[in-house]
Amino acid sequence: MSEARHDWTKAEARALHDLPLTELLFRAQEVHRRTQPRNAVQLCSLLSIKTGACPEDCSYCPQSSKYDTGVEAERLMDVKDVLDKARQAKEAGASRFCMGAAWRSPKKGSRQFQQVLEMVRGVRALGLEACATLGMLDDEQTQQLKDAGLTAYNHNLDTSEDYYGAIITTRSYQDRLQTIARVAAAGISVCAGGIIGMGESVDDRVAMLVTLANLSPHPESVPVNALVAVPGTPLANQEPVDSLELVRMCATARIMMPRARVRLSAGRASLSREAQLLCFMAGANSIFFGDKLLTTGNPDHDSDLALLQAVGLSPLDPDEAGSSASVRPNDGDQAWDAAE
Ligand code: SAM
Ligand code: DTB
Ligand code: SF4
Repeated sequence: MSEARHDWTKAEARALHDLPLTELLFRAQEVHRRTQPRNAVQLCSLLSIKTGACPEDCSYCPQSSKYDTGVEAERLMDVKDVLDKARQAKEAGASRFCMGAAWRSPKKGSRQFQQVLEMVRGVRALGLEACATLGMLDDEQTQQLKDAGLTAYNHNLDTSEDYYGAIITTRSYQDRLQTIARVAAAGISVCAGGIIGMGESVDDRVAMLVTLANLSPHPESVPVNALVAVPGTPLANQEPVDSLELVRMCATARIMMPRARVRLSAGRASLSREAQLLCFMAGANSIFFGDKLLTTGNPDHDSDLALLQAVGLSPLDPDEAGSSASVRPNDGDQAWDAAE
């Protein structure tokens, strides 16, 4: 039975999101067990290859040049240093290596972009999946990334179209959707999600999920970030999000995008083990692995491996991780069941 739908309405999604939490968890589990590898979590390592001095004004971001956050601007890292980090990430158990740059978009025809392509080729040669998040792309850059072997491209919607202007003024929601469409058209897996805890309403959260779920195909990965409120940014004083709201987002995303990897992303450092377990039960099956996100902290390798062991989850086999969720056939339900 094909479960992928692309005609979600906001009312339907809101009704799901607002179910009694135990009921929502139960429904998300039903979907999860039919569509995802059992008891497995994808471990993605993240590295900021170009930090700070970004011309964009994203209110949540410590790397924007518009805010004084104490993040030191750095030049693009050397290819060799990036590949050393990738090797270390692989040794620690990661199957995907994600490289982030604080750019509005890569400079056309620049030496820096050529270096990023070399990084992508190098990461793939190590046997890792390669992901990048470099801002907006044009057609040529997208094709060059594809040719270099890029597995996935991360480009978040961040919030609803309605709330977007309250968070970012230097680019539009349509710009975001256009890059996502280019990436998908080039045959690169799309990683797209957002952030909660920025002062948005529940309707905004749900509207963002509807936009993501009505993309065809669904994104391969959906990062669910809780705002890390960084001093100096306009969102520095936001109240921390209630962890159960994160659980609701993971569960609703799982039901609406059955075959996507739901990635429990920023904000994990302040979640209890129990809250993370609830997110996994809700359908999250991917995490950033390593003690740093881009500029802020994340649980270290040992504590994450201890958590996975305590709850009986294993790192997703790189071979399984390599099969893009968005291109997996929809008749795969029984295959996963039978594989048990
Ligand atoms: N500059 C590129 C872009 O914005 O597309 C790539 C890097 S950007 C830092 C990647 C994503 O990280 C953002 O879209 C946002 O969703 C997330 N992010 C950044 N700062 C965050 C914060 N303080 N808390 C939670 N998520 C954050
Ligand atoms: C995503 O959705 N979250 C990651 C990754 N994609 C690039 C980034 C989180 C950044 C948190 C703030 C920081 O460390 O600077
Ligand atoms: Fe720049 Fe990306 Fe940060 Fe926005 S989220 S300020 S585009 S690094």
